[in-house]
Amino acid sequence: MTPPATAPAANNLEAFFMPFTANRQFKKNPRLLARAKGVHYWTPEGRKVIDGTAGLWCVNAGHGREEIKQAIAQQLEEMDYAPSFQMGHPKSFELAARHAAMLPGDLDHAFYCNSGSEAVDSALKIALAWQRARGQGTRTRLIGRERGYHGVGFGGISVGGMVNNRKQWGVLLPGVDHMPHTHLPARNAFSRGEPEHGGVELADELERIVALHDASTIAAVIVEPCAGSTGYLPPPKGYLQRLRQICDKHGILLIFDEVITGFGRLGTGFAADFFNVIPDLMTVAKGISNATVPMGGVFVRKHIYDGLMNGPENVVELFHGYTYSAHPLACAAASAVLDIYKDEGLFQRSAELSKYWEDGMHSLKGLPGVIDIRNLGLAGGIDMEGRKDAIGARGFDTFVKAFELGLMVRQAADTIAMSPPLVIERNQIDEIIDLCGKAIKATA
Ligand code: PXG
Repeated sequence: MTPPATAPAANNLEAFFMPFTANRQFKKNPRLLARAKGVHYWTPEGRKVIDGTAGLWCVNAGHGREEIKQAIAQQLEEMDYAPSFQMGHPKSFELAARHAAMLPGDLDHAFYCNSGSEAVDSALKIALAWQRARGQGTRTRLIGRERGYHGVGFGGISVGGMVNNRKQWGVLLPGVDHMPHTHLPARNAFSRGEPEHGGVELADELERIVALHDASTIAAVIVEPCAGSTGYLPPPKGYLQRLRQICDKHGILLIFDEVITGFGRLGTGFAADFFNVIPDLMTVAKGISNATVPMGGVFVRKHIYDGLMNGPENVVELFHGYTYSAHPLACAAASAVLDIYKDEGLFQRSAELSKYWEDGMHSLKGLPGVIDIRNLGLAGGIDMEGRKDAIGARGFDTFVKAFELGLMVRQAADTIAMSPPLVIERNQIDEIIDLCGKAIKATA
C-alpha cells in the first residue's frame, strides 16, 4: 500500500543541509529538540533535557518568555516590516537609545544587523571607513587572534583564528595578521576566573605586529574579551587593559566581539564593564534578543560616529546595511528582553551565581582525563585528554552521552563548554555539573 502523502518519509531529514554539523552522521542518529521552556528542552518523544548552554550561548533569559512573545505578537499586529534605508520606525530609535544608556563610556550609537557574523563584518567596515574619513586611508590592516571566533563572513573568518573555519576558503581577506591565543595551560591550568600569568606579555605581541607592519597600515584589532567558541578562554590578568594601551598609543581601533559576553554572561552588562576597558566598537548578537528573533549590532563610540558624519549632509555616510537592519520584530523582542534583564536583575543574578558555578565546574577536577577547567561569569570550559590519533572523538562522545543523560553541552574538539541561561537555579547548576561529570566518566 502506498503511504498517504502526510506520512513521514523513510528519511525526511535528508533535505536540510545542516550548518556546522556532520550531516550524514547526524541523520543516521538524530538529536532533535521540539519544545523549550525555562531552562529545559524536550525531545519530540518528550524526554526532558536541561539546557547547559542557553541554546548556543544566546537564550540568556531562559526559553519561552511570555513578555517577549507578546511584544513580538503586538509588533506583528502593528507593522510587520519597515525599511531602515532612508526611512525609519520608532522602535529602532527607542532601542538604540536604550542600548546607548546601558553601555559603558561613550558607546553611544547602535548599528543593527541580524547576526554576530554580520555584526563583525559591519564593525570591520566601520573601522576601515573611519580611518579613511580621518585621512588615514593607509590603515587597512586588520588584526585578529589565533583561536578567535568572529562568525563566518569572509571578514570574520579572516580575522578569526579557527583553522577548520578558514582552510576551505582560500586566501580570505588580504592584509590580516593574528596575535597569539591566550591559552597557557602549563602556567594557568585550573585557574579560577582570570588566569594569573602571561597577560601583559601576550598583549605585548601586538607591539611586535605593529613593529613588523607599521602602525600606519593598521586599522583595527578585534578580540573576544573572553574567547567563547574555541572552548572558553578567559583572558589572563591585565591582557585587555594592555591591549587598550597599545591601541591608543598607535591610533589603532580596538573592537570587542561581545556576541557571547554581552548581555550578562560575565555578571555585568558587557565584558567592557567587567574589565573596565572601553573598546571603540563592540559587536553583539545572541542575548540582544534572547535569540527569539535574529539580531546583531555594532555599538560605536561617539568619536567614531562623529568622525563619519562628515561631508555634505545629503550624502550617505556609510554605504552599508541590511534589508533587515533594525527589523521591527527584532527591535520589539530586544526591547522586551531589556525589560526582563532589568526587572529580574539578571546581570546581577549572573554575578551572584558565578561563584557557585565556579565551585561546581572545578569540582570536576580529578575526573579521568580532565586536564584543565576554566570559568568566568556564568560559563566555563573543560579540556579532556583526547584519544590517540582522534582529535575531538572523546569530546563528541561526551556531548552525545550528556544529551542521552539529559544535558545539553557544547563541544569544541576535546573541550566541553557550558553557559546556562542566567535564570538557572542553584539546584539546577548541581544537576548540570552532576550530569556533565557522568558524561565525562562514561567516555574516559
Ligand atoms: N562572534 C562571536 C564571539 C561568536 O561567538 C559570532 C561572532 C557569530 O555569530 P552568528 O550569529 O553569526 O552565529 C559568534 C557565534 C559554539 C558556537 O559552539 C558559538 C557561536 C555560534 C555557534 C556555535 O561555541 N558563536
